[in-house]
Amino acid sequence: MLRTSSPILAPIREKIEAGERLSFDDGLVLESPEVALPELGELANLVRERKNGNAGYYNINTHLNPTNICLYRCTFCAFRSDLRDPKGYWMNDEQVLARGQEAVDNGCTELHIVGGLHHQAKYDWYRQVVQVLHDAYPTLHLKAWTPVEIDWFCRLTKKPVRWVLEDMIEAGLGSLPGGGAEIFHPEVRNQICEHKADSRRWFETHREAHALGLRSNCTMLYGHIEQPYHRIDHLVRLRELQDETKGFQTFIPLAFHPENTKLGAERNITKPSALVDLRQMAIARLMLDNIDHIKAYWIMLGIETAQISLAYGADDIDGTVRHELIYHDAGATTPEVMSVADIEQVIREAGRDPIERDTLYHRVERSAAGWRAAEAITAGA
Ligand code: V47
Ligand code: SF4
Repeated sequence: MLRTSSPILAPIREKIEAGERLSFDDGLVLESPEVALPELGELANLVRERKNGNAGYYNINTHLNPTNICLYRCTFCAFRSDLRDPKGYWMNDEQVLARGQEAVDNGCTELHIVGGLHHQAKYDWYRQVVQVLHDAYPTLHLKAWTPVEIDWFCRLTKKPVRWVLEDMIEAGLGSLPGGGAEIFHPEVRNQICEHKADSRRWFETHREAHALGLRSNCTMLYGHIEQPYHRIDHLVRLRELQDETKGFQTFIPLAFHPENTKLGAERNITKPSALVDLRQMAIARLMLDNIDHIKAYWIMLGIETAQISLAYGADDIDGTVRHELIYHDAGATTPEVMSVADIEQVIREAGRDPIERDTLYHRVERSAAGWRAAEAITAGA
């Protein structure tokens, strides 16, 4: 039985209890400061437990950013580097393969691969990153490239999205990560990343990927210049594509980290508080009724907020992670990596049952011989 809540929330509570979809206007109510955070959390937890019971999912993964040199200048990005900047790097096959070996040596099931759009790199170099890894480590799942990169590959090759995706799948691509979404609404997008793939292109890429049988993730970057209606618009757009394709696996709300960014400096923005993070987590769980999983990315949230998020709608805290740069360049103070024992402990402390999953949400079974993907994890309605 749910506790009593603000009158403004009563009709929404009824809908959630009845398993009905929330409207755009309901989303704006959830954003209202009149709605207390514990009430939101309680509703989000109800949905989270209906879908995912007491599970707290994680995976064993490593990041690979093959270059940080980027010709775009998204104002929220602290990771990018100019061509001649001493911070800039561009990996060769040997360095890429060394990262794959390190991943395998550490029992990883996944490599998360994204990076900059290097002024001089040809399409074949990006393809080769996937191909050499897949050839050398065929059981390692390669979750690679956002629609921003796929769009860039289309320009380099003068081919359509579908061709690029098919070619990357042939090279070894396993799924798409959720990045590049930022905020879809042009009032915001045109101010923070006007040059890169717009929302139409972002959705076209995921739609094509889903049609080809690839699963993907989705994200939203909050806590900068956007307003509540921009965030709800963003979530509703994601929900609409999911109605059409069912290809998204998990949604990851991403809190803006302002350090070393133009956006942070010019607008004097500070990092969102844990309370804002929890509110966004809960709203995402309530609005995205057709996406199975909500991820509390511990690298970005900090370990304590990620733990509390497991009672505010989230059922997954991402992976053990190594070599993360995007958030650490922007001021994240979280560790570089968590051991399996620690990540399981973090989930247990939050009152959830730790379950290792692979990228495509199968339970992972481990033995002396290595790991294997067991049954698929199915979420409730
Ligand atoms: O698209 C960049 C964001 C995203 C900053 O799919 C920033 O499992 C905050 O998409 N402050 C990339 N956010 C990360 C991403 C991701 C992360 C974890 C798991 C998955 C997944 C995907 O990071 C970018 C952008 O939205 N970002 N700079 C910053 N300063
Ligand atoms: Fe480049 Fe990506 Fe950073 Fe934008 S977010 S500047 S596309 S690396």
